[in-house]
Amino acid sequence: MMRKQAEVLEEAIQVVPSERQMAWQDLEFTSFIHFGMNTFTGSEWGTGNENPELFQPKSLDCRQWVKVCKAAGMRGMILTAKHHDGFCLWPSAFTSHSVASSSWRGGQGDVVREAAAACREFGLKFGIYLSPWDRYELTYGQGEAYNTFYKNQLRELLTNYGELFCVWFDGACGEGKNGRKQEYDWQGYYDLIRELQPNAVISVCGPDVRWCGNEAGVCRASEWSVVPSYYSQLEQERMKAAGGQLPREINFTQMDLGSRKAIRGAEQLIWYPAEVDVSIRKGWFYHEEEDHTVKPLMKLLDYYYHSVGANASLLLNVPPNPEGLISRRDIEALLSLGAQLQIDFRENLAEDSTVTDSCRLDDLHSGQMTLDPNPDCYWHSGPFGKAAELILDLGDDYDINKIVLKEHIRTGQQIEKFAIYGEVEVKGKPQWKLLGKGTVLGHKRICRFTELRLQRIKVVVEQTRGFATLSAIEAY
Ligand code: FUL
Repeated sequence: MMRKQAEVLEEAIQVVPSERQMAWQDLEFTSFIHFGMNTFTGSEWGTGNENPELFQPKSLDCRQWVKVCKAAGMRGMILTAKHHDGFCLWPSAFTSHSVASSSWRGGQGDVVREAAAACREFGLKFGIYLSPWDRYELTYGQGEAYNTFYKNQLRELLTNYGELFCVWFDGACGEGKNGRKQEYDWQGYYDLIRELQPNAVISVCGPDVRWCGNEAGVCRASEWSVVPSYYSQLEQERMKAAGGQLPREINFTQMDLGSRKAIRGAEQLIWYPAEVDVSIRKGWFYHEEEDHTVKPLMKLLDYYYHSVGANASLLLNVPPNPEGLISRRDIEALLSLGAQLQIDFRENLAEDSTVTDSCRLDDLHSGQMTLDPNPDCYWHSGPFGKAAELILDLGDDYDINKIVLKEHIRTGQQIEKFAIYGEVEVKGKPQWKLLGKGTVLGHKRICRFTELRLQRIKVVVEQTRGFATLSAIEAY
């Protein structure tokens, strides 16, 4: 039975992120490291028949990877511990298809260990990608046998490499119609992760982080974090098991996942925020002939603003070369990105403002609270009337071209429509000029506009689900 709109909305107001999702949201920008057998064979999807001897990263230096990623502004790193070809970057006890079977470092090498240690040394979070699809493993397609094998590998990674912030489950499988068919024990995988790494988010084919639906480096203009539960892997499997086909409208790539219209018929809603994964070059793995495809600074900035600036996270893939190093062009691009982001967000010009509000829940939640650096100090509108307004007086006038707004997502995602104005003089008279408007704010919305000299800024919340909150207003 379809639930009533009011009932669904009432639920939407109450959906909040878990602590592990909160921690993940704060990372905002992380790196994906595609490295493995494909790096040496020039392919994107290996067959599983590759000779382990081919794996020879002579100058492997995970510290270099991490230093470059950190300089680019990234706060975490996810390594492909095993890609679809089944070759393991750590000496797994459950397969011979791993670094231990290569003469590299006399069979004593362990890339996962070095990457994890480098992340720890430089203060980045570390996560792993373990491809469910395995083209080498003989038990793949044999149900329970493969699930046991996969959980054994998972357990090694979850116990031997310190704290993980993320386990990234890729849904890709190229077996085709007549290929091997493996039923994954998703629930069993999740249980193991929750038991051994309770703080880690489970991404993509997992319950915590949603794939944004493309690999183009941009999320939706309205990227909701509260969506129907049928977008999660388990729920989809349950639905398939119960009645065969999924409804046609359930599609990760469709444009509206979370508006009032999109959630109208939903049985249940979940907090399921989006991640944008995109590569710095053409392929996910390094290929020398693609060196010229390293994206220029402007493109990388676009990725950043269209993900981190639009209520999604950015997972930027940076594939090391066969030497085991990030290449010169990628380094240059990443360093210029890091430098530009530092310039873009050098000083919050709204920091010392005086904020007046048109409404508030109580004095602990006044508009002034949006300037408190504590993320749990925030403005709360109280029962929402027609619209709510906050006016910031910066105390002086400054050249400004960006405004950052953050909802207090610990109390959910509520705002459905907002607008930002700056006070300018027209023919000697002050006037509010529209600087930006939109729908979703969520964890973070960065509005960019042509630079203006401003002293007063007005934020208007025009529509919400129940009430409105803002935990930060920043100007740059
Ligand atoms: C896809 C995979 O098939 C690609 O090789 C890559 O790992 C990408 C991130 O996900 O599904």
